[in-house]
Amino acid sequence: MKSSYNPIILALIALFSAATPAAPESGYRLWLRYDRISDPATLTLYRKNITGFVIPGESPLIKSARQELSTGLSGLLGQNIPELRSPARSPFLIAGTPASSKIIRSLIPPEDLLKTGDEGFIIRSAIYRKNKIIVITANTEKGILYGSFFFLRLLQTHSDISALNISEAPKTKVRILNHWDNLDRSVERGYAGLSLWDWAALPDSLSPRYTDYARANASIGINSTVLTNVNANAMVLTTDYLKKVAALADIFRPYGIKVYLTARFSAPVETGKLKTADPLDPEVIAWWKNKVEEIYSYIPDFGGFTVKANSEGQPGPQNYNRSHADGANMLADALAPHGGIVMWRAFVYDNNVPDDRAKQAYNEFVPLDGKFRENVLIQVKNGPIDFQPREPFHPLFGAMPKTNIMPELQITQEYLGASVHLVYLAPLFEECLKSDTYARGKGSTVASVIDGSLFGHSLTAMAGVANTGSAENWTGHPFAQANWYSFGRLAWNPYEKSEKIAEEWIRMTFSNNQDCIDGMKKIMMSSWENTIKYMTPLGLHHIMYSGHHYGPGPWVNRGRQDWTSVYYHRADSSGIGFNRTTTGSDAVSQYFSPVKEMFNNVETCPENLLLWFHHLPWDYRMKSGRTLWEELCYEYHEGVNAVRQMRKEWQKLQNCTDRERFEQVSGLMEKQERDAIIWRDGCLLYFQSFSRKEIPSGLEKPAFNLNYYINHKYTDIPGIR
Ligand code: GCW
Repeated sequence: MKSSYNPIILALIALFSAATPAAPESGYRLWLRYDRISDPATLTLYRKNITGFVIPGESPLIKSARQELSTGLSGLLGQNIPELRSPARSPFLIAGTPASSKIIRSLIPPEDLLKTGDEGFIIRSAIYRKNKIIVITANTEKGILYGSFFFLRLLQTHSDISALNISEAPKTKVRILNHWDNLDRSVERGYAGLSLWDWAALPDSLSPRYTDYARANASIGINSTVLTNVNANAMVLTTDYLKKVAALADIFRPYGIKVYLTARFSAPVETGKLKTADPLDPEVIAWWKNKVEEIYSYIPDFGGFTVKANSEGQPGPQNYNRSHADGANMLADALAPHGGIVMWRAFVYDNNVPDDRAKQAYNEFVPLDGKFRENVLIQVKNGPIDFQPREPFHPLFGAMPKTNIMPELQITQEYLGASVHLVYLAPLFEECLKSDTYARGKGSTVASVIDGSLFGHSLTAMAGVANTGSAENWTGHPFAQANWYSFGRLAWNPYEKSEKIAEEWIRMTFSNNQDCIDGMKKIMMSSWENTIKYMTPLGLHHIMYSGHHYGPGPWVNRGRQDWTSVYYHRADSSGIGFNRTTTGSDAVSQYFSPVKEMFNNVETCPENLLLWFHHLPWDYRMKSGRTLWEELCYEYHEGVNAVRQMRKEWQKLQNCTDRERFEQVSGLMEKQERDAIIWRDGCLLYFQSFSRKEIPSGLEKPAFNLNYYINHKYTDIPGIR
């Protein structure tokens, strides 16, 4: 069709659109936007370097890589970058295994690929027949897929591609999302709409979202997903549901993603009609063996099970006086012939509250070290309580040398402001991964436990509780996408820096303009510490409202003791904090020396974990010279002020994004400020009823009395009723 537009008008439109914010964007495309590169010099350079691409093969994984290279290259370079049947005379890109391409065999010495294993890759500049080319190669087709995404990221982030020599391999084997998704499509602790899995429509109708979900994960190296909630429903193991699961697995497979399910321990009784689920009972053993065989008949590359047992009311082996090892091993034996694994969660604590909750997982699991099968991993939350804004690292890291240990990080912001507060979580993840356990002396970091290097384990993994849902932009808050992204990047390499990840993500998701990057990075990098300040400063924890964990509830004192706030903060007229030192619950002794002594001594305990480990008088002198009470007041105020500052900074970034996302973030920040004030004033008024001290002069005074905060109801927070 002939265009009826005047070329001058078109040129004017182009000119104006360059100076105004970009077209509205829902955020659906995540970090895989592939819009034409905005910087003219970079664009020209890239166009010169890539005139076409070669990717031999027709397997599903190669087809995915081809599709991505095709849309990615043409989109980013703003012109058709054709797939070439034979090598061109001008610079081109070639992606393939040595087995699939003679050119690659001639250019890459086989020993160079040794270190890349079965998921890594090499990206290298080379000369072929006097022609500059770029080679993406790997031992496997999965490596080719990952290499293709990595290369596209280089372009998306405007990296120098003139002399490439990259060799990458993931440091963990199983990089897995845990979806706490129920079969009715509700999502436990989900704040971004309904579950992605439309069980009622499966297996016949397949949303295109499933493919985009797989693409997004593959682009950051996530290779596994647990579809269902750890608070499990046995129904997902029935034949009809397995067919639905198989339909999803078929879509994910071409992106290198394996499907896992949660196994409800009592399934043999609930759906199998057995009288018991005792893991040592021969009929139970046979039931699981058959069930697993059936699963593999539908999903030949099924990954295995994640299990929450004997925790928060879930059934488990202890119901039959068996140990966690008995339970895990029974499932592991059923899966082993098929290559499946069990991820058995260490998030257990007794409802009779016999001991400091922070100590219970360690006490339960350390005696079982060495008793688990080789295809079992123990899945340990980053801290000993439960995804609090800040926790010390979990003492189980390093304490079970003969057992495969994997961390569970929470991407969904259960205790960090749901999908309303802007909190970039990578610094939290990084703090945990960098922590030195001293299990084998200095340098025994959590990361070195997880990547298997400290104790020589080869089955390694990292799990993240997903924050995805049916929201158009997947995660509710546009910046919450960064938490999904950074989880994937850290699972691939637990030694990666959160700041570098933030920069990558900003460049791909918003802008490559340096001022935009700097402005957004500043907001992201300070967001977690700021949130801790207005929620749980100085090591306070678990003082959220019960039921939902969005707002403050330090006054919660009813119900199961270790689900109340007063159990954790222990505020009274003499002071505040949980004494976990050797004179208290002695949780410190679960850490290796000198970590134990560091936490135990009030002088050396980091102030950001002070009240986690110590009960201290209100007039305890802090390093700043202020009393503990004053410091608490200042921290809460600084947190709120930081949100105000962040709002100002965001306003300066208007031209860094499209109007839609700009307005959405602005609106969310307004709510975040409102709710940060509720946190600050609710907590300070409550603690003041014990300290009986004034809020220092110069600090804002609460607008209402304590009752107002106690009775406050949120009506506008996703997923919170
Ligand atoms: O953090 C708590 C949550 C529960 C969750 C549990 C767990 C899935 O409040 O909603 O249940 O942890 O991790 O098992």
